[in-house]
Amino acid sequence: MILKNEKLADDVFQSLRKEVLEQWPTGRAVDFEAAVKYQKEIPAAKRFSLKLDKADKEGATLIQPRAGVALPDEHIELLRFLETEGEADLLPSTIDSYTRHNRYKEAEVGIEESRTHHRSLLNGFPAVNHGVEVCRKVTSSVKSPVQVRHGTPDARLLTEISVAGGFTSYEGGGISYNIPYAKEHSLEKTIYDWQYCDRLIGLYEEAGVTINREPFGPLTGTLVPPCISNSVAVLESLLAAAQGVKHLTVGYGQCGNVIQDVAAIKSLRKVTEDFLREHGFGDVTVTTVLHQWMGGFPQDESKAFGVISWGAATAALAGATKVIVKTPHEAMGVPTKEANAAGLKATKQVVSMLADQNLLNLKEVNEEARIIEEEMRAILAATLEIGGGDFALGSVRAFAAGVIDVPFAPSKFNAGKILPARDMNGAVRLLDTGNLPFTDALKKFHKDKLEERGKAERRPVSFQMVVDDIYAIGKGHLVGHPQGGAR
Ligand code: 8ZB
Repeated sequence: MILKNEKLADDVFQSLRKEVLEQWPTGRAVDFEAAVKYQKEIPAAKRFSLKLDKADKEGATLIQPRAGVALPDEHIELLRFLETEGEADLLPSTIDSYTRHNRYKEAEVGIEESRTHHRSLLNGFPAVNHGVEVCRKVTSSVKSPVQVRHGTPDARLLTEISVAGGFTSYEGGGISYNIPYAKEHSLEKTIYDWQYCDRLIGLYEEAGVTINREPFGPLTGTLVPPCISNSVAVLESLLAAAQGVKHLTVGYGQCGNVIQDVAAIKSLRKVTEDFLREHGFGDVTVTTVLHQWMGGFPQDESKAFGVISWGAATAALAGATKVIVKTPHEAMGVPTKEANAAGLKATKQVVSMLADQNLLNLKEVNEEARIIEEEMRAILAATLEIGGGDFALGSVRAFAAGVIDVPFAPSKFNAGKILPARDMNGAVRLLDTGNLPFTDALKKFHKDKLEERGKAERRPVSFQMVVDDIYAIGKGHLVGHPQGGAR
């Protein structure tokens, strides 16, 4: 197999498909023609892409939770609760960890045990084991559009069952569901497997069915500099578009400094649109998502609401098309439905209050967006070059060379050479730029920002700052100053 950012040939796709649908008995129930017919009968109000387009036109920010339990009836009850009690605009079905690892036998045991013990013993909804008909029951039992959210390196069978099952949006990508989630999976293989997923969605598009696709923006969720996650989002957009995907939502995980966060969403959207247009995909629609703080949360529920609300404010001020919502149980584990609804309602209140404000044209935002854009363009140009003009091959080689580098990633296919830390304003900067293809001026910008902090804290710029920053929000601060609090 030679990886190329080109549409998979029909014969290649169809022969792979035979194998994929044999991976678990429920695969045999997938019938593409019948699924297209089923998808076309889904009411417009329940199509993910249409609801996003409408929000985007109105400048509104939609709210969406994460949620998933083992059994279908309980899962439906949970989703109904989140849309009625929690006022969610968009719904998820978060997939359990066994399914994410293609361990369907263990998922089956989890389903059985959940029935016996009358509570969910899986951390999500095992869509593959339940199969197409049960997925249709789930997606048709609620009023809002539903998306599959997961973290699966090889998601081919899950994609087949999900789309045939009536889901109208699908999260993930060959980079973003590998590097932060896996250790041993080669990037070459996961990008190839995700070309299959995107090609499948391309086939639905060609049959007249729009399925929204969302690369996973936050990556490791821990001090990820915007230029890194944004570059991965652009690459995954180009990879998806090459397979025929037409509707994309690019994402970003809140860092905490509002200027940097608004600038990140602004540059994410702009550079994604520019690259799609420049590479022949000008007909692809782009919307954005901001993920509320993905790092460590305070244990205290009221403090957690503070973090949640700041994420909600940031999403609104950045003009994100939707926001993925955290819950007051974040520090504890999978939330109850009540805690999940509580996070949604806090978010709805803030997003609605800020509906008529944004910071997109603030001078400081434009300055920061210019820097992120320059960094992204350096990374993306170097990726294309190292790939000999191909973004798929380029992605594999760029990760191997550290041209793209995700902090704190478990994957051995990631260089792990860069080190992020916050500057005096809490913006994420780099104290080690590793092998990122930055100009000397960009390197100096990062260095100066961190030296300013070192001076104020009367300590050298070092790894200790990184550690302090990772734990800061859990302890009630954004920047991990040695004595806590502000300088
Ligand atoms: C990468 C995403 C991690 C976030 C939440 C975690 C964390 C995972 C479920 C869930 C509600 C689930 N998450 N699984 N939230 N129900 N089944 O995803 O808590 O915030």
